Amino acid sequence: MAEQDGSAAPAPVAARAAQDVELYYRMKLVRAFEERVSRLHRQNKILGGVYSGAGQEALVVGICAPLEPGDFTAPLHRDLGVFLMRGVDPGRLMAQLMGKETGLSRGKDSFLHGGDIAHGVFGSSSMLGSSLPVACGAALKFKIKRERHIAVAFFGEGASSRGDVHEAMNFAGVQKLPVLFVCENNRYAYSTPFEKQTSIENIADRAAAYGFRGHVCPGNDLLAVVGLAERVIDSIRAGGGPGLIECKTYRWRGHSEHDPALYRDQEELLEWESRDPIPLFEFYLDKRGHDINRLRAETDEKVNTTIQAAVDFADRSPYPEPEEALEDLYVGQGAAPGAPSAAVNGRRPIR
Ligand SMILES: Cc1ncc(C[n+]2csc(CCOP(=O)(O)OP(=O)(O)O)c2C)c(N)n1
Repeated sequence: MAEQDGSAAPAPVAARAAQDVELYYRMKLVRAFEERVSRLHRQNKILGGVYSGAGQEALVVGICAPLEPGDFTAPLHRDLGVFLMRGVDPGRLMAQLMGKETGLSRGKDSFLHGGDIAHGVFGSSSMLGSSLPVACGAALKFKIKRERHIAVAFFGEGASSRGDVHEAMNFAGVQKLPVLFVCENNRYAYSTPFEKQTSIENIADRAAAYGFRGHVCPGNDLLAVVGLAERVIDSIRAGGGPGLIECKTYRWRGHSEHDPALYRDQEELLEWESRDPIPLFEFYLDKRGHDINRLRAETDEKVNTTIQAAVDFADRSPYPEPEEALEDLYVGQGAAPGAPSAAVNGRRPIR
């Protein structure tokens, strides 16, 4: 059975105070970025779909916090926060969402598929569950080259029913790969509730079938997530083989911006909104002696400044020229074979 892990004890506050403030900033940045993107989408400024992760910030921040440069992350479609946590420039991320030339894939794709390998973020994919085999590939490389890095694959509880997910976990278990699988169990796969998707209570229980440990975690409790993530990641990095963390959380908004999520019970939504990870963490900060009103004001100001700068950068950036459409399709080529010569124009890729 998966280990129930809701009681991760924080380290002494003196040692963690600065980190706590940083985690709080990150969680608020991710929330505000998500909200701004939703607003921009309503203003027709965002290219393609928007899959809000609002309400799920604690798990993204908590899992990514212990990661090191050089570690690899394969996010899912709801994981803008992974990009922000790995150090991707918010301006370039916003430009990616707007389809601008300065975006991660220079105006190709929307959020989906745009990654930033320099920051260890592989682009997400429309194919549910495909993040897991990709992360296994990265983990296998780390193992073969004896690098001390780990790979992390994020996936939804809906994706967990796909064959790719099981094959990847089996492969990781057999090869003892340095990979962490993170299930964002937000209770709905589009309109399908968890109970109609799966016959077991915890996706984490499945880890046992592949020879490694699964952990269940209250995904809206940043302290619990970060405490567990540190422990599991340390073990993976030390050669202990793969791990699976299932974060129980809730998707506040619809599957994407066009989905009013009428299939959900309002009481259920209200209950989960009352478990908002940000006030929960503020409660902890307050108890730890932080002047929470001052910290909130300072953090909000910093977050607003960062986001406004990102939006201004993306707004000012041009759209790519049509001639650039076939550039950057193949590694090291600049342009696709047979592409019009105008596409081979010596422009240097941004990434
Ligand atoms: C292989 C595959 N099947 C179906 C879909 C259509 N689809 C896109 S998102 C989604 C629900 C995903 O739910 P989950 O994996 O729980 O992630 P969440 O969106 O809840 O974060 C579905 C069915 C798809 N993109 N890929």
